Amino acid sequence: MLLNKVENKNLTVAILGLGYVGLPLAIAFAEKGFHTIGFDISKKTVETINSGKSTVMDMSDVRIQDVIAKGLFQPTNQEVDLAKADTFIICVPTPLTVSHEPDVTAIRESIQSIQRQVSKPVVISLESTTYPGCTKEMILEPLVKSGLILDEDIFICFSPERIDPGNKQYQTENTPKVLGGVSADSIQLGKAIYEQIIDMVVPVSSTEVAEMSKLLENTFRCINIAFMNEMSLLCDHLDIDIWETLDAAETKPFGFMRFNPGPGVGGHCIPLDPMYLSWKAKQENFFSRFIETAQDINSNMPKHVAQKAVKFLNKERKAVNGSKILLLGMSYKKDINDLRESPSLAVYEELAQMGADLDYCDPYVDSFLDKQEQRVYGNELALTQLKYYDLVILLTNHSDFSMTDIKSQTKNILDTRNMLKND
Ligand code: SAJ
Repeated sequence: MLLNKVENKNLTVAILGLGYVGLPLAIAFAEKGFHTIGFDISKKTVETINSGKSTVMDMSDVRIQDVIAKGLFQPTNQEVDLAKADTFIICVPTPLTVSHEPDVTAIRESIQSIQRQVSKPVVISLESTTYPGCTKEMILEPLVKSGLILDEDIFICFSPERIDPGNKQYQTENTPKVLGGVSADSIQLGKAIYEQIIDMVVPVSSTEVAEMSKLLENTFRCINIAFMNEMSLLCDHLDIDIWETLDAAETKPFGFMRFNPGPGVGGHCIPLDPMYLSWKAKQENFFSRFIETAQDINSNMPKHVAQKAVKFLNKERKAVNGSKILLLGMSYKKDINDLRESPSLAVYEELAQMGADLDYCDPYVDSFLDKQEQRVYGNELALTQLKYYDLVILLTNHSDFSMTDIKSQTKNILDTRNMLKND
């Protein structure tokens, strides 16, 4: 019956969580003609989207306005609106607690909302990155315990998101999507639903395989980035140019995949996802040295950047204390406005503690809150006054920054992203 609804496009899809994953997904379903409910607990987010304004970089206002005008997309923060849905796709944040353990509160609250509203057979798909076993523990078990019957009342999947913020080539529709289910019927239904909007759906035998594949993807990146960060520190000791070394290694046409050192690792995934895997491993008395070591190396990179600034200024017989230092780029990666876990923020705090007189410039970031909860504003004029700074630190390789112009104004540059050579 649900399969017919999919094929006849009279399935109602509810997306829980309208962030960088949920909003594009909701618009994709609505644009394919499915009545889509976009649920978010943030009233402000819902009001903004309802007013036709996008809240994420990779979604345009126009596309939102279009599906709202057609009555195909209904942003809401009223839980009762979920009652109309046959399919629930959960795209809520899965951060870490202060003690670096998984925080799956948002998943739990989403399931409770669905449980309160469900009154007919439904498909539930979890997209939020989480540890292997979570979908069964947090969705299947509680719903079955409440009396719902698998493969009659409920069909349950895990299908990890693979959004790469700012990626112009790969968007929701053309990024292959892994999908695991708790039963064959769940997999069949989940695959049929996602194939309405995604070019390639890759079914796997269980939710655990799907959960693990996502963590493997991102832990792979985290460890390889950490390795390059460690090699950059070694090359500093050996007085060898890591960037030239990488260019040379990259000429190998097989068996090598380039990652780049940087000021640290930011974002909502790479710094966090591996901790979900190492936490689960520890539950099984398995200690992943790779993950712990990689996290240690990556999280200490901002300190190394600050130490390089000390050495640079000391060569000029200057102390960091009282020196005017300009940070170029606060976002965690190029050409986006996202500050989450950004290493630039950690570099700012390290240098502020040493008494530096700090400015920053980032075309995507108007301001941010520092550790003392003080709002720090960008200095856009700084880009034309570089010679007044004792040191300029290149932290985020935004395309807007002109290296030619920067090099023409000052020699006092600490380049953490090889921007000067890549211009
Ligand atoms: N970074 C390096 N060196 C590298 C690559 C990245 O220092 O060689 C840094 C970046 O500057 C950034 C952090 O690591 O601070 C994360 O970079 P990222 O490119 O992984 O960016 P994310 O976290 O926004 O996107 C990733 C996705 N990226 C790619 O696959 C290219 C992917 O891992 C996930 O689809 C996505 O997170 C997610 O949501 O899981």
